[in-house]
Amino acid sequence: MERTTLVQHIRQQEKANPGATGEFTSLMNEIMVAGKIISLEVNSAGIGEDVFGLTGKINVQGEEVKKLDEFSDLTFTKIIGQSGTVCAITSEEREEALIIEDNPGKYIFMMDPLDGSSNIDVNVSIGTIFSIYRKKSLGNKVTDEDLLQKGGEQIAAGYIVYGSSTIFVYTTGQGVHGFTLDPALGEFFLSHPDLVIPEQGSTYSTNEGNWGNWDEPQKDLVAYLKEDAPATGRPYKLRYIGSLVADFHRTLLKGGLFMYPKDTKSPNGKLRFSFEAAPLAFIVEQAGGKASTGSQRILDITPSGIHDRLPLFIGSKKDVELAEERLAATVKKGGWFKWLSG
Ligand code: AHM
Ligand code: MG
Repeated sequence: MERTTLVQHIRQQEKANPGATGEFTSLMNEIMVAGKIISLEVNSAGIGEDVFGLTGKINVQGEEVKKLDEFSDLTFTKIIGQSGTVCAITSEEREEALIIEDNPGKYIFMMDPLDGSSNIDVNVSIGTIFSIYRKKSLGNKVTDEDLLQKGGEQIAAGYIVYGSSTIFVYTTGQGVHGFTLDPALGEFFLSHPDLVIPEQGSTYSTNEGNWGNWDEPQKDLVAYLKEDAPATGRPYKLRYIGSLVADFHRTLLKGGLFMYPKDTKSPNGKLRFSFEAAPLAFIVEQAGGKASTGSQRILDITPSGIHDRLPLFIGSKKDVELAEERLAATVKKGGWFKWLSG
């Protein structure tokens, strides 16, 4: 049986774009290479003395052993930074943008190099999330116009899950496609072509331990999803891994609603616009789903800083719409409406 590799697939997609120079294919190739290196490292975490690579240790080559999240950040930064395809890299692990002065390319690369890294030592799936924009400003300088673009201006986004198998999922705005790493061949093969998220799911996914810190509309929404009402498919099941890539990947395949709302501890929400919400929003919309802050479409947002956080409701179209409707209705009930009618 003939199998399509990730490289072949990316090349075919770029071919469909007249005027393409191959620079994008080259960037995607480098992301794939970095992903393979991290996959190998994640799969061998805990082997030997370097249990989960505590920073400060020296390995047999005499090099300092990095923690896996730091290792992932360095691996991506080095490989992508030297690829000649990007002029700036932003990362969840770095305060400031890294500006590439030496042989810069026309793309901006943004990443959460190892999302869910607090789960490494318990063998839970973790992953890399990335997003690509084109440099917008004229001239050689990288400006805020380039680094703080509207989510809808992404030209590609994807994630790599390091789990029971390593899966690479990406979109360039022509559907969502998933590839599974064949460890024997070291090659990603197309395993999930044209992914479509179910229109409605039967699970919700959130850190319910934050209940006491939620506002009334959020409590009402979750209470509603848990209510026993079989005619409307409720109660929903609860599934929460605590590793966004893994929770998102399940939601994409099976449908449902993932939420990380604002709470009193994180008044703006916990997840970041550039590294988590925007790339996953691009993917979910390409798969037929939705992503919202609860009241606004994520891809319509232009961030004001590279580490901006926001509430996230993402998943099946009907489930996200239900969340938006319920949240708006309770705000009304608890706000001016209650005041008027009470
Ligand atoms: P990280 O990027 O520092 O790993 O944090 C983001 C992670 C997500 O993977 C996950 O969805 C969320 O934080 C879990 O948070 P909590 O432990 O508050 O439920
Ligand atoms: Mg993260």
